[in-house]
Amino acid sequence: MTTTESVSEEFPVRFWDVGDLRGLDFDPFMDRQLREEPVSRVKLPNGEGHAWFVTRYEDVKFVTSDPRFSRQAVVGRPITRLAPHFIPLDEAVGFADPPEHTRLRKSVARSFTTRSLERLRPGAQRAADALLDQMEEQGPPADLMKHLHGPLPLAVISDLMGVPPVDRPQMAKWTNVLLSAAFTRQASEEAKEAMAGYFTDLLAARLDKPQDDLAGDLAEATTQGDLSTEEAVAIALLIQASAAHAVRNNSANMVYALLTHPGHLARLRAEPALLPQAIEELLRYIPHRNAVGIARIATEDVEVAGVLIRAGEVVHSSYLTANRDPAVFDNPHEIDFDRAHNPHLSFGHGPHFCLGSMLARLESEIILTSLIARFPKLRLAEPVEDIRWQRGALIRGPENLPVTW
Ligand code: FLV
Ligand code: FLV
Repeated sequence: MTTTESVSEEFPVRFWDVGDLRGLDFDPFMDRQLREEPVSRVKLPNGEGHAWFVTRYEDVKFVTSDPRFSRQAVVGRPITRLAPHFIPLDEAVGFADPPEHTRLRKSVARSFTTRSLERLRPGAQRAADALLDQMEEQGPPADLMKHLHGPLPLAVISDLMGVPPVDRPQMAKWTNVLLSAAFTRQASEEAKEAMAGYFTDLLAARLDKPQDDLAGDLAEATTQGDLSTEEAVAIALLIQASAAHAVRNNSANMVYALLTHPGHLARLRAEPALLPQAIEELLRYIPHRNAVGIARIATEDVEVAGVLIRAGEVVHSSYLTANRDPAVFDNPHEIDFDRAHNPHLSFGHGPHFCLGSMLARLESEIILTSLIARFPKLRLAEPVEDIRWQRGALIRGPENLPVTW
């Protein structure tokens, strides 16, 4: 495998024709690659050229934590990818390598510790209670996307960031266009620019009048010389968009999984103490996204599972396939609340490990406990085939989640 010819023969470039999947169906291409060709070469619908695709648990951990695979090297390159555009601004933490990555992340890390987040719990619970009061008042059937999964994560991150209620519907619109492959490159980049403009203004307002929120912390970091304004804006944008969007979809997928696995839901009702463990298993099981997100580029020749990846080559890896690796998880395609050992990679691995993992868990806990406590007979209000799933999504989730009780 040292010559170009042998690489081409041994690793033909597979076109990954990412289609819309239904429900929580696992992408058949990902399943096949994990089982039959754990390191392969792929071409995605957008960008140029091809990339390596790494699927197994240990190999994914290696690629996402070894400093010879760089995110910074991706910036400005037309890498093969799912979306027509790049989601983060060039200065974002998602594109940074240590040590700059460490500096960028430090400016917001304090707000996302378990201890800081516990202070948000009472307010988040009150917001969930108020939303469910409205849903009950309106009566069944009701769309949980509209009543709960949409507004709650948006409210929680907006409160933390300091985005006032009047601006939240606009945030949701921009985020939907930014975090999707269904719009044109131009439309998505316009949404990103508009959002960047919004956060530039918000941070400037905090410099005039300091406030105790994430926008205030980021503004303060620019005056201390810890961050440039562009870096602070890029961090704010990534947190606001990703938090609201990821939790909206992932928490809806959790509820969908429970409503379509009534035995599991009944068990959670009977054993509420099981909830944290059940959430970890749902996080492992739910295929959070379509295809793959931001790639890395090898800065030196590196072997991955015996395959030589050359300096300059592009590497995609999948946390979804890692979560289904039978070497780590028995019966990986089954939801099993009794898994004793569940080291899933749903929040990523290495330096880019999700900043918001504890916030996402907190919100999912509030959503599931509230629904279980208030609606003993909660069930889908329409046949499962009639639920609409987002098209051209990066992060997968239902468009509507009609329930009755
Ligand atoms: O923030 C990112 C992200 C969030 C997410 O919920 C799913 C993802 O696949 C990603 C991602 O690929 C890159 C991110 O920066
Ligand atoms: O899904 C993606 C994504 C999600 C996100 O919340 C933040 C991101 O930076 C990304 C991304 O860069 C690529 C994705 O496919």
